[in-house]
Amino acid sequence: MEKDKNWKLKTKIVRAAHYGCPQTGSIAPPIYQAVNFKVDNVDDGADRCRNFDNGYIYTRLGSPTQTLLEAKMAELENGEAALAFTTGVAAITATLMCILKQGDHVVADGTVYSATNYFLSNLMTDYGIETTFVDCSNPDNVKKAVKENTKIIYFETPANPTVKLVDLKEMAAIGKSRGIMTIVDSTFGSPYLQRPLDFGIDVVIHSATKYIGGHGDVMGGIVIGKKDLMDAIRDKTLKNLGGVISPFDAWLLFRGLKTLHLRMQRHCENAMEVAKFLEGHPKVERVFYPGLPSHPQHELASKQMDDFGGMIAFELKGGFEAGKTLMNNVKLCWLAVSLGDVDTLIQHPASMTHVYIPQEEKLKAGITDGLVRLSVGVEDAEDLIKDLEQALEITK
Ligand code: LCS
Repeated sequence: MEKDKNWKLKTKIVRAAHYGCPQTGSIAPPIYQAVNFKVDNVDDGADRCRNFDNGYIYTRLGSPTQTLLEAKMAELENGEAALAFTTGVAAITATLMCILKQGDHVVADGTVYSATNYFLSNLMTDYGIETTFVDCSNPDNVKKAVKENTKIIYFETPANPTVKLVDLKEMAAIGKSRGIMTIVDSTFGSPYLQRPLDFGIDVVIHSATKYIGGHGDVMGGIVIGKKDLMDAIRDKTLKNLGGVISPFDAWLLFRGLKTLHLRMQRHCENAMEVAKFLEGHPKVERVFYPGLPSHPQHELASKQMDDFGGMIAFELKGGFEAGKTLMNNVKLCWLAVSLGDVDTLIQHPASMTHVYIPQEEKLKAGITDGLVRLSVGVEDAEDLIKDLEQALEITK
């Protein structure tokens, strides 16, 4: 079996990158659980050390199972090449550290995953790299924040945890007209819902821990973009900081990916039903779900996403206390961080995932004390609604 360039996305999700093991014919790919690869002679060893394209040598530089995952993700995102890391955070930090140098400036959205915020606002500053945080959902804010030394525009869409959207086409245009690289964390979308490179974005990042794996049993991070940039990241910050994915984790993610479309379809269907239920509930103040016409960027979502995803944020009329009661009383939803699992997960960003961010910044990013984040799983929507209903009953 060989790849057909006309395959549609769902066929690529199932079939891309592995066309049967050449030695055994196994349809599931083998796991190369190996650290070392023998070289033919000293010159061959030197060539492989110098350039990864000359062959495997040591798994910290890359392994065959990792290559499979990278090839599949590059195909799904319509990118030239990809790199796989041990976590999403490893992918983000290695990418930024490869591109940025002392004296550079970043424009980043104020609503990003807390570790990304921490990295830019506390760690990179130690190395002379400054970040201006703005609301990228208004492109004028980005244009105003750009400086002479701006190297990167960085954002998430949909953003964690408020499910705010950023216009991919607009950001790409701003970047291209000023020679600034655009990087999007597309974790909430997954390649099933949006393919940012098609809009002109330079680099796409995923926490593969979420929808790519899908089962809450493996961590990983993926970066997709131009081959020369991926080569530079491998050579500089993957190899030398060491956040490479293990062969087994790469294999688990490759397996998880095969059902991405099936899981995402159900995540989207369920989230739409749950969002409608929440929006009609008297104890709910506001629901943020891109699929609802009430979402301020519903129109943009319809333009740049194929469906609206599994992530919902909502605020209760009773604020923090009501949120706490709700979360302490759900029975089917797990009270847990992370997202994108087949199981429904509920959490409170202000006190859990985004606890490290100063209150003022949290409020600027829309992370109020009463905001609840729901990662809708693939259970029966009726059961999920029943669970939320009984827990809302108890809240004041
Ligand atoms: N990007 C986004 C949008 C995320 O939501 C996360 C993790 C990361 C990057 C980092 O990926 P990791 O290193 O964990 O694979 N988000 C989490 C969350 O909302 N709760 O727990 C983790």
